Amino acid sequence: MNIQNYIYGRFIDPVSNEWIDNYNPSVGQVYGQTPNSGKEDVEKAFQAANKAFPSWSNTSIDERSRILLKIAQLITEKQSELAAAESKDNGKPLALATAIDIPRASANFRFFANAITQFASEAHESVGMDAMNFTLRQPLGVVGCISPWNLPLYLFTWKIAPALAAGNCVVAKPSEVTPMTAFLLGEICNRAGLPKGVLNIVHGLGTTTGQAIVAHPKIKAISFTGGTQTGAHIARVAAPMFKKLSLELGGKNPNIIFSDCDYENMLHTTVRSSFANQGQICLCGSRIFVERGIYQRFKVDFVEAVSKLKIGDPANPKTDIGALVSDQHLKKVTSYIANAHKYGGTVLFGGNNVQVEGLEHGYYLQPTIIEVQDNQCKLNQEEIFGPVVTIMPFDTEEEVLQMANDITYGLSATLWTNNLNRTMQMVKQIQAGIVWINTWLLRDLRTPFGGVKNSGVGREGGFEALRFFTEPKNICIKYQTSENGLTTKK
Ligand code: TXE
Repeated sequence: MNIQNYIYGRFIDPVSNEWIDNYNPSVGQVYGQTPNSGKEDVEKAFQAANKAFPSWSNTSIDERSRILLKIAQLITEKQSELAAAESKDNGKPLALATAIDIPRASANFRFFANAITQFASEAHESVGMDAMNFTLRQPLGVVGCISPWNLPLYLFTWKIAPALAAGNCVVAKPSEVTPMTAFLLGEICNRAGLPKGVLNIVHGLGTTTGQAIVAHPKIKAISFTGGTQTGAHIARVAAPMFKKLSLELGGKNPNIIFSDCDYENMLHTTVRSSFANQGQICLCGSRIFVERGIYQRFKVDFVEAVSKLKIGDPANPKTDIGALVSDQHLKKVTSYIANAHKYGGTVLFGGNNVQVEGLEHGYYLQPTIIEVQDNQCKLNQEEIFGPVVTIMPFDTEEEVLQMANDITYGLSATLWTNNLNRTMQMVKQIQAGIVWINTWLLRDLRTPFGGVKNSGVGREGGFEALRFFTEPKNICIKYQTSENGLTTKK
């Protein structure tokens, strides 16, 4: 199936007529073509958005909210079609796309449709100066949203929904690796009555389409999720134009397990936090640190639990681990495993490519557990972004805290303990944007989401996202007070 750009409510081919192959990773075959849009296409999308902006930014909050709720509802109605498309495009289990990705895409629209009705700005009375200040929060204009391949519609809508709710018009680009559900979203927006040009979706490579969005002088802000190197490049291009930037980048998150934890819950959740979505989630706990007292027990139980995971056809409801997203990514991940020994690691489980019957050319890899001796090794310092975790023991809180923080990333961390004092001391010192205690990936969309250090700048979620997509303007009103405090004289 061929994909087209969605500009001013219409589906159109790229001006250059250049196309990219779109792969189905579960079978390793091309199944469609995606536009490789250039500057001209991005300019068309910008013009459409710019034309729509005066009207959309003045559309009542109720009306904007109503349209976004309608989009949410249509996503839910089309859940099975969208989940099937997501699974085919990305290689993730259909069951996961059905339970998580698509419901969350709908929830993103629903959440921001409601959040905008509660969004308010501050007022500051300058007491003693006879002045009153209030803050106007106005939409920025045309903004750019660029998203990655791991949670395609989930992350695409996580950016678009708050941008639209706040009254902006959008030029958006999904990953060229997984463009299908973003393409399907265009039709949904038309059916929901989103006015033409409010959302425009251009497809193509990062270096052509993405670059044209970031470099466009009139696109006021960029909200980006993806790799750290790409984020750094985007920051370099956008900074001289003083664009507002929100960058959600990579992670290499510690999963810290103390012996006083609720063991069964920890074990079950750790299997998920290691390998959900084939380990291709920036929040996965890929560095597992276990207190020495339970290290041997954990090692045996973890290997046993992981060995039971079913790898195979993403369409099979029993599949736990589907295909990796692309051949290129599979090669990157397996090169870490092939060199594990050189990097000081011992593979305890997995490490092999898997031939799935009937799907021999798909990109399947066993979930892999590597024991390491030193947090400084490459396996612990670099984001692998696949079904690969490392484990190592620790003795003291001080030691594990040092190792957790001794990394360039700082996205999330998980802590397993029932000791409240330890929890409170550690959460203050862990360098991360999100810390989960005795759970993982429990998300409340009102909370700030983002990382520190090389994991990015800015926060998404809740009012943080609405603040990002609006410009605060201070209005200061000076007044005069008469002696009796009233304007009418007696
Ligand atoms: O990400 P990219 P990729 C990490 C992970 C992965 C690595 C590369 O480590 O192995 O990033 O994955 C667009 N100007 N994460 O290649 O390249 C690109 O087209 C503007 C972490 O997918 O960063 C896509 O739409 N845009 C992550 C988006 O940026 C550009 C999730 C992300 O692509 C661009 C995914 C440019 N110059 C990967 N170059 C997370 N933290 O969630 C690329 N793009």
